Amino acid sequence: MAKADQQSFDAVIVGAGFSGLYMLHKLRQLGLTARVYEAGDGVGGTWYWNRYPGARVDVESQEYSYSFDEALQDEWVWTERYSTQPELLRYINHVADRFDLRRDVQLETRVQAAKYDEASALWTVSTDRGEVVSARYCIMATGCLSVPNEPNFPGQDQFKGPTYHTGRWPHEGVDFTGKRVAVIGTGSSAIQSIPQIAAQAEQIYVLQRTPNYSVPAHNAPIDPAALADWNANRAARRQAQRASVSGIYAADPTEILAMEVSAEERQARYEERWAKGGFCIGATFADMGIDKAANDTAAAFVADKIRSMVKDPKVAEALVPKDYPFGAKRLCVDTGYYETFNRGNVSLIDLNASPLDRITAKGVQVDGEEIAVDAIVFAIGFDAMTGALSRIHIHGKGGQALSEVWEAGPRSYLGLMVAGFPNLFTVTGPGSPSVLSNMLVSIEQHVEWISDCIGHLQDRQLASIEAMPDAQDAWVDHVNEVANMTLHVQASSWYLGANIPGKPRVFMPYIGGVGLYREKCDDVAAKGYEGFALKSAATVG
Ligand code: FAD
Ligand code: N01
Repeated sequence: MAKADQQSFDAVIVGAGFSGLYMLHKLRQLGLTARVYEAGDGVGGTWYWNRYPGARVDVESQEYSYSFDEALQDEWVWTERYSTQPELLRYINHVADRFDLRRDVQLETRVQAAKYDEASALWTVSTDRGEVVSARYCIMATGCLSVPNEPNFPGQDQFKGPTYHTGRWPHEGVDFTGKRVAVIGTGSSAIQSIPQIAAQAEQIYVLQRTPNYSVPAHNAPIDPAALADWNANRAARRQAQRASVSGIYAADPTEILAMEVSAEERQARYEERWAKGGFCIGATFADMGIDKAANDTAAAFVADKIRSMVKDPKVAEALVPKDYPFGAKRLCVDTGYYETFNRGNVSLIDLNASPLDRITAKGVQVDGEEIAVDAIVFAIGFDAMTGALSRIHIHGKGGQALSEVWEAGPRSYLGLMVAGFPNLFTVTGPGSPSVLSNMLVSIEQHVEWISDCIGHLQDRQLASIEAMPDAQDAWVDHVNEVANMTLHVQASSWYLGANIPGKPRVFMPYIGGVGLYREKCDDVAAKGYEGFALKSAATVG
């Protein structure tokens, strides 16, 4: 029960990235009071924390931006095809100022616990500053990739030099001039940063556990003609994003099947998309994600590209992914990644052939041999999708802990709510398209669905909404069924929690596509929030 002197809001929002800020804006439009808590000392989430060299978006800039406000879209002009982290951070700060959001955002404050009181249908939220506030609604905009995977290598504490995690890069930057650097990991963050670090450092050692598929970005200053074309057709393109599978207009999916065309035509189609750059190659054929034979043609195409770009055949072979389908781990989009291995100051260490024994005072010991380095970069990713939620003590009805309810993996209804946790919403939570999509499209859809839902409750003076266990079970079954139809489940990826030792292996995002998913969410709302229990103040408790 909320104490009489306790500060209260209609809603508490946790996180001030793209999700949390838009959520605040939408709740204000409903006339509600809200407080946003953000652990960082600035807004921007991902783009506040990830400041490693080369950090940039890999969905084209105008697509990876808010669509909810026409004037905002008119006034903000991106400078590059794929914006850099500093430009994205400027954009989100502009949004915060433009919509006067900062006055309800409390920075440098970590939410530690959220507890639901059944009698009052209120959440009590407590922070690391000792504040305790109550709210009708608690919205977790905590991010899917906001909790770094903590390095846990034997001997790491003995290392005398500096270490960096790509997900927590120092704000003042790092100068690697004249330094020997080890980079552990070869995911998107590593693939973006390695070419930049290699250009600066004296020597760089890339420690690779699993090679990734990467395709060229062909980044460039924004093409004025392309921008004019986007703006002239913006409304239709935004609509197409929302109705698509990936939320990316430029993905340009086709209905053509890879095995239905000749080998020459297949090659020509892959070449065309390779030349365009970015994610569109992943949508060259409609069956690439479900038919192994079709997928093998894409894998072989990219493998040949790698072999053509990397001069040393042994290094090239080590960089070619061999044991999982193309696109089953998140595709990387790079600027000069493979060519970097032709530099004299870059060494690839294949940890499968030469395991990383330990970190020593002077460097890394690989297969019994010590390699001296001055600095280590951990590009080892995140405790994805559930990491931020599992670090908050969330207790729902009957005092049950979310961490216990999700012990065997996350379960939710539509990735929006969890049975037993009334009035608690997750933005881009597990069970929604989320990280499999252009996140801006998914964020806007979730925030708008949640604010419509809250508006519905407010209009009818209802006290709570809660996912029904049966609806949740059916949704989880559907999420699993669709995932199991794809090749995605054949890779040990972070989508499955495979990167975190001990994490349950559950394919977390919904792979049915953002358009279909939106229809399902809209349909649920149109049917009076089918699968949810809505209660009036008289019946809660
Ligand atoms: P975040 O931006 O992660 O924000 C969540 C915020 O919540 C963080 O600031 C965090 O500090 C805060 N928080 C978490 N827990 C607490 C707590 N307990 N108390 C207080 N605050 C808390 N997506 C794409 O679609 N395209 C891309 O090209 C792309 N590039 C990416 C590049 C990188 C390096 C990374 C890491 C991710 C990328 N993503 C990309 C995914 C990206 O996370 C989303 O696009 C988007 O920025 C997520 O916004 P968000 O607000 O949901 O979460
Ligand atoms: O993290 P990752 P990331 N010993 O998990 C390796 C988004 N993003 O930060 O594959 C040795 O992908 C691990 O190896 P393995 C995007 O959604 C986008 O790079 O687990 N190695 C892997 O190589 C992306 O997918 C952009 O075998 C270890 C690497 O570390 C997501 O964020 C840029 C290890 C981690 O790769 C995460 O990307 C950046 C260990 N103990 C991020 N533990 C854009 O381009 C892990 N690894 C827009």
